[in-house]
Amino acid sequence: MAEIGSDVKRPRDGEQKSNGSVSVEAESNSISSIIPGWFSEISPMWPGEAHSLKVERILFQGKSDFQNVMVFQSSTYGKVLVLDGVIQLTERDECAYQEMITHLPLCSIPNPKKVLVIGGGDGGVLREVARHLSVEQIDICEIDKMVVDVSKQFFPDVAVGFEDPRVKLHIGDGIAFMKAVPAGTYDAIIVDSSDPIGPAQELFEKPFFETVAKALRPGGVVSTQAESIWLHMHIIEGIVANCRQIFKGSVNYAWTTVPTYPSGVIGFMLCSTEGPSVDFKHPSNPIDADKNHSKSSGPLKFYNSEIHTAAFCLPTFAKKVIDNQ
Ligand code: 4ZY
Repeated sequence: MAEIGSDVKRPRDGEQKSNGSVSVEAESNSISSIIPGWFSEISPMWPGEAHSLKVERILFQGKSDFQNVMVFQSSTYGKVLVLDGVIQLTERDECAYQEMITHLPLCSIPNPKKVLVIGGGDGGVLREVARHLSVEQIDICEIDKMVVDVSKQFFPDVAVGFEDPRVKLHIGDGIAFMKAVPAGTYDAIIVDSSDPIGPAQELFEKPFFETVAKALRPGGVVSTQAESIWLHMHIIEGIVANCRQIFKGSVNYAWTTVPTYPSGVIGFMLCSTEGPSVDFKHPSNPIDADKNHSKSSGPLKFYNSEIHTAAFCLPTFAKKVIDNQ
């Protein structure tokens, strides 16, 4: 078990304010409960709304060099990991995000061998990459070691991904890491970022996508967290425009449901570099649900080939914007 750093504050059971609300003071944004005993996710990224979860007990609060880290036990979604006031995963619905951001790219190319994960310090994407038996090397570059340590301590079914012998963990800046690898190194790069405020901001900008494209082999694929069609069409529009300039293979947007993410949905940019063509909408390397699980990671809970293809069907308002970029 990883030792969590000394800058960690461990509240006593259910440490709560006298009015019963659960509150954590953060510098960069506020995490505050608008309903006593509930966690409410308030952020300028989704003004005017705040999804709430009932808190049974706060399990961990800490401040890393990069962000505030909190874990609480919710009454209906299991344990919840929160970074700077924003829910990153819950035990109940993490499968939807981790499986889709991983299998959408890896099931779209034959025999992926070298995979890079940027971010993803909870280990869930690693757990999913490890299901692909063709994969020989899994590098992960996560900026915040506290996220890794907290995940190992509180989310063992997610952090199990770190136990795969193919995984090599690098703590540091993902962009610097990619710049340092020889061009054309990876078959697939998965960017599991949080929102574009705070440490993840650069991961949504054009130079970052240029760096990703260089690190991929011809016909290599990238899958990046690409926000919500209900909340962030302006951000998505910019990402799609940048990706169309940079990725000369294919550029697609897919989405899935994650009930505890803002608006209940999250999207992914799926792009390939010039080279062997990639048809993301029709998985050519389907994952065999029976073969691709170990005792430790269990069976797939969310992903299947039908939901893969369906993920690329967009509502008309989003299709208009995305197709016009
Ligand atoms: N790391 C995935 C993630 C995406 C969006 C939000 C939080 C976490 N808001």
